[in-house]
Amino acid sequence: MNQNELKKSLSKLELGDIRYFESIGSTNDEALAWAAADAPDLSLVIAEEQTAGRGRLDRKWFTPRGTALAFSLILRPSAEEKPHLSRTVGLAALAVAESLRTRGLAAQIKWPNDVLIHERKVCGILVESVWSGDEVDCVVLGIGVNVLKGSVPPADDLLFPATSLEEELGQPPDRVEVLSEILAAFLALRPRLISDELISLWQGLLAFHAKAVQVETGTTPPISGTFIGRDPVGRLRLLTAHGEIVTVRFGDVRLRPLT
Ligand code: BT5
Repeated sequence: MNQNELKKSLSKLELGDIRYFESIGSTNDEALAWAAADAPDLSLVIAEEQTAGRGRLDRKWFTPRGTALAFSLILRPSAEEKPHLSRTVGLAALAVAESLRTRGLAAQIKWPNDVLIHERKVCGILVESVWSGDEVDCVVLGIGVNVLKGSVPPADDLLFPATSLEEELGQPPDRVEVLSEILAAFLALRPRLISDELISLWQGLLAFHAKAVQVETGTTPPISGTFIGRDPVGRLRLLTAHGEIVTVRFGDVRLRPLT
């Protein structure tokens, strides 16, 4: 990815400033520090390689050089958006899934933060916040997309099967084009953050909907049931074998199909 080509392609989009790195620890760390300083809304940190890419709970996210997209988008939410920030992970997942679907890929969202193609993970999202007192000042949306085959980690390092866009498309897509499409989809969807329409769009793309799943929260024993979608604030809903509806909050939740 060439920095000039990148900035030229993205200049059509209404973004804030852009910081590009050949190699970085984690784009989210850079974005959090920049957000806590003076980053304008919709500023972007992007890197060719991450040496300490993070998932949730400090799990590792692999970003080998030149094969993937690893970027963090900084949002300075408006007063109107602030009550709805729990939906930002859904907004980001929807933007990625919708943009991949326009390429003819059957992308779906695995609640809460993954995008899958044919039940294999192609994208992971890590949302982190900068607080000012007890208010969220900025949100950092960290997005990792496996573009080329070389971005997919060895199966032994994975909690869930993974794939890449190259594998799914049968040819290698241009990374800058994929990035611009995701960002354009995000900008188009952002006004819906405050609208319940976002929930139905999200619901329409949920993987494993109406299927038997198991959810691990790390604090309680695994819960099994039929995945019946999510509620307006983004919590997952399961219908148990006893006919009871259980809701599960965000956090370190792992959802997987029951085989
Ligand atoms: C995630 O966490 O899926 C969030 C990943 C967010 C990565 C982006 S890249 C830009 C920004 N900067 C960062 O430092 N992070 C963000 P989680 O649901 O906890 O999944 C982590 C798990 O996914 C790992 O434990 C591995 O099993 C698996 N994994 C790691 N790298 C992967 C990859 N490239 N493709 C698919 N799965 C991967």
